Amino acid sequence: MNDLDTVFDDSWPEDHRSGVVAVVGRPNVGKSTLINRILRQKIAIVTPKPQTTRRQQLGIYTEERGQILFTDTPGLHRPHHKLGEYMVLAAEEALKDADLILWVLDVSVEPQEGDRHIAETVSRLRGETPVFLALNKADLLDSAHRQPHVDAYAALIPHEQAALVSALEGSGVDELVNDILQRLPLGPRYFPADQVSEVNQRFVAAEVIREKIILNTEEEIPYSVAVEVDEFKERSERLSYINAIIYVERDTQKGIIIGKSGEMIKRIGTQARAELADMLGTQVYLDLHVKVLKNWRSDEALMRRLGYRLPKE
Ligand SMILES: Nc1nc2c(ncn2[C@@H]2O[C@H](COP(=O)(O)OP(=O)(O)OP(=O)(O)O)[C@@H](O)[C@H]2O)c(=O)[nH]1
Ligand SMILES: [Mg+2]
Repeated sequence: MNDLDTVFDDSWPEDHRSGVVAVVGRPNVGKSTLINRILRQKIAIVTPKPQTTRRQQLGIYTEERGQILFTDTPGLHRPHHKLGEYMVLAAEEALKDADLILWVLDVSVEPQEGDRHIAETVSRLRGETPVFLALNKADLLDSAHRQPHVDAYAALIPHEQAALVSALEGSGVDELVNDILQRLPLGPRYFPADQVSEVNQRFVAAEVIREKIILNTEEEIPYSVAVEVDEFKERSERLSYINAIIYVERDTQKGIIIGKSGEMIKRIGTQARAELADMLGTQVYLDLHVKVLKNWRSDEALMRRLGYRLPKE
């Protein structure tokens, strides 16, 4: 089969729909879990701690009838430093660019102050864009709270659709995707059918390492860490070499990441290596280093170095 054949094979029907869906909400409500579930693949890291996702990240869902470009976003919150400002801006930008806004909420608890704050943000930025509510973590909802919580969330903002879902268990998700697709405009397939994201392997590797750090550390550490993959080489068909630097804000944090006799960094390395080997289908040689970049989350120049660029600089 030559290239031309491939192009013709990738055709779509006349009533094909497509568009961008901004997935927004408070930190930790399950935005990334939902996108991973829809794509049946882990494209975004997930942890039990808030503020895991730090940038916009595209997840591409393709089927015969349409293509949905999901934009995963950092949780909307009140920022306390420049990194937080960057994260909130990234989420707000996604809202402005969307054909549909999917607001993910944690229906297992009552609406929070943070949700009311997001209602204001979404109302300010949505224009004419339709809003769907994904009432997530329905698996944790007992029958007594079901209707009161659903009603309370539905009252937050005018919306076209509210769906009870469980990103973790999958209930309600296929129906939600179907409803989203029906609401998108007619349009082409923007990406090849087999492409699910647009990030490169370096970014994926850095995120997997960051996920293992978040999972193994407490308090300020998860939030103070940035990971940069310095070198990524396929040494052979069976071996990838990855050299990564873990940045922290203070010397004490460096000590914690390394741990007693290097125990902690070893554990992080072992967990990251196993997952990367699985993803890449090769053995992975992982070289981790820890460096201090004093208060990088409050320093725009250092943030830029790490790839977090606030606009208009
Ligand atoms: N029980 C239950 N837990 C869920 C569900 N969806 C997500 N979670 C859990 O909630 C936590 C947060 O999930 P994430 O997907 O990282 O949440 P997020 O909204 O992307 O968070 P940020 O990136 O920090 O804004 C993880 O521990 C998930 O396993 C769900 O439907 N049910
Ligand atoms: Mg996330």
